[in-house]
Amino acid sequence: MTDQTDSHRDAPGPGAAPLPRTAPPDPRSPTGVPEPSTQPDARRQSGERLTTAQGLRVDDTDHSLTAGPRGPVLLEDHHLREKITHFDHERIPERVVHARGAGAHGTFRAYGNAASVTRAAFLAETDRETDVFVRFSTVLGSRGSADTVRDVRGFATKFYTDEGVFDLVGNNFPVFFIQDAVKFPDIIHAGKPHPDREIPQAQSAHDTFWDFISSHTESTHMAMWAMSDRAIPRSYRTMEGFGVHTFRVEAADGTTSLVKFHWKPVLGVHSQVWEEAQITQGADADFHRRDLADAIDAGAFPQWELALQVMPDSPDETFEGIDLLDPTKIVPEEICPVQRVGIMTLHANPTNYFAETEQVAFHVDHLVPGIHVTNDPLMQGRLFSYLDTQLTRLGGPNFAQLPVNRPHAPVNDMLRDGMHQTAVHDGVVAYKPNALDGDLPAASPRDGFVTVATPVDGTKARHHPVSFTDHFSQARLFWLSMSPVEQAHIAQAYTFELGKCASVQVRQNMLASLARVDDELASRVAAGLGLPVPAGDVPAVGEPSPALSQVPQSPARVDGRVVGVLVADDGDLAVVSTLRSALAEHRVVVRVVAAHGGEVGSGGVRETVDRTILATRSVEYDAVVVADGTAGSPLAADGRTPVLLQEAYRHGKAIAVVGDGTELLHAAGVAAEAPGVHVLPDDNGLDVALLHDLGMHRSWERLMALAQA
Ligand code: HDE
Repeated sequence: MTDQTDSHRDAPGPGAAPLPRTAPPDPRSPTGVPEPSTQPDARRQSGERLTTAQGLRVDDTDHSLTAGPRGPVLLEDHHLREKITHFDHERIPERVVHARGAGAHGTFRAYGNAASVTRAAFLAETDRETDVFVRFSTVLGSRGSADTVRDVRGFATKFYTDEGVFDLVGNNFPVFFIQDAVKFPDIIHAGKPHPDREIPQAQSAHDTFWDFISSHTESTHMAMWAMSDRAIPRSYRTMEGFGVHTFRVEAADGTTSLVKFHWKPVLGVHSQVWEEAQITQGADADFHRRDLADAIDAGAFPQWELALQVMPDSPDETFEGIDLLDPTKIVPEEICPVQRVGIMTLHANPTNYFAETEQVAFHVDHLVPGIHVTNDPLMQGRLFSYLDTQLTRLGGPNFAQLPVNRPHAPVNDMLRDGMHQTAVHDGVVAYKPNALDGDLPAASPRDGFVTVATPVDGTKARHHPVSFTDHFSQARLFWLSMSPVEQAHIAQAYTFELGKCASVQVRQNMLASLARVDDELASRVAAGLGLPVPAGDVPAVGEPSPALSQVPQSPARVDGRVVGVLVADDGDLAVVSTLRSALAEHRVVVRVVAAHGGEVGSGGVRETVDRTILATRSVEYDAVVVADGTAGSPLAADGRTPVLLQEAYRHGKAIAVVGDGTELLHAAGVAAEAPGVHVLPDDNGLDVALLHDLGMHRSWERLMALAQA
């Protein structure tokens, strides 16, 4: 037998082209100062030669050291042992909540108008730009779970300000399930999979979740949001964000106000419908992650305006009868306007998921001068939790030295040593006061973080504040503020979720809660479950808040939306290029769907196929076009084609058929005269119709008709 030990040296040698990389973030040292880089790309770790962790050049990384060509592997193989040992320890504990996420780098630019309420320089100075890193997430699922589950989304932003890091660790709902942090382990235990079989994954549709919600009526309002379309966003780019808690801000002259933070997406608020979200979980579990990265790569940079609701810092911390320390309450935009104070643009994808998105460590207590916490008991508990959780997740107290967590302000903390210390601190003085170093570093009593002096007085007890006892009025306000089609979706969502509960007792308990929100809601869900409608007194509420509905009044921007064009080899392919050029300025993506891969067309007009009908599903498209010439084609004969059209129809998406494309419409049983269905003789006006429908996001009229059917 031939000894082939030396015959497979096929790894690329020095000089091989480096992989394309996105722009690196500003490199900082563990103490926050800019680091001179010795390489053209500071994050390019591969270099020219493969080495061990000790810097020793490796001769061969594909073959273990063996005694003879087919002999036993030797313990002496230091490279094998190092490589495998490191691999064995590659995973760190996933986040106990919000494990599944996606992140991006960007910039925040202040409009300057917030100067009247806060001295935080990154908000107060006109046109001041601050680097940010944002991580979006789901709450319940584990790290590998699907993106489009029904859940609240995390929306956490790290601002690397010149005054230190400020983290706004929010969600895409403005309220929370509980009023007191002490219940957080309970709600999360109830929402996570059942401990016996560890199912269901990333779902709230099970007994323990609804047992908790029906037993803690303070959750009723947030549960309404979770059953609404807000819990199944179309994209991270089309979600609102909320700081949830009330914060206290302080202006340069010392005056204080109470504020709520909002993120307003420039693309408007859009969601999937539930069946679509479910199909997407299987068809593309990375749907939101991919959408975010693709949009950034394509230059369709997602943007949100940061906005503030500003309320007086009154002694009772109450506004128009709403207890501002109760995190289950909103302040309707109609009674306190949302003022836009800056804009965030996400323009760079992470280079390495683990280094950035996994290792980023947010903390509600990362504050800067001018922004302060309040006594909201949910917020107070979070002040403890986020620091504590990083110790386990990131292995010690030096996680702020990880590149993504490093402040862009100089760090001089006198914290020393500890696991994973990467700074080499010089000097011998790490204490205050001192004589050896002139008592430096000095404290900053004027321009440092000075806690706003607020009075504290009270009896030490586990209190039940009376102002926290109204659990139904805002749930009802939310319901009454929804359009009929959104109400229909909410009723269906409750029916779906409770229908998955095995316990009749849990279903009845939840119906009893719903009866205290709205009779019609309770009776629709009860009818769906086949249970009697319980009686319940509904609270009196003020005017509905139209700002809570997400049905647009006029077409919104459509950046990054996807139009699928179904074509046949001998059909009209010009429609593809016509649409591409008409929609390019709106950053709409046009994808060609055909019966086979490769190219379609003949002669001069040819198009590359983006998806075969076998490998695609309706959920990948916001609108579907059937080109002329598809009748009688292999695409028409494929059973998946009518399913794609039927799903697009059921999900309220724009459908346009050109020429004999009508045959596919008929084959799918889709009514040509239905709202949002366009039957056109040629492609004249096709782009205008699509832009309108994409901007309205769905045919709401069609969805309403389907909900009533
Ligand atoms: Fe969190 N939460 N949370 N949370 N939360 C975490 O911190 C916690 C709450 C939120 O992308 C954990 O680093 C408690 C409200 C987001 O890395 C943990 C309570 C809001 C993220 C934790 C709450 C949030 C987290 C897990 C009740 C919206 C993901 C990993 C008092 C305003 C951040 C981690 C990221 C993550 C605790 C309630 C938002 C365990 C105790 C309310 C967006 O510390």
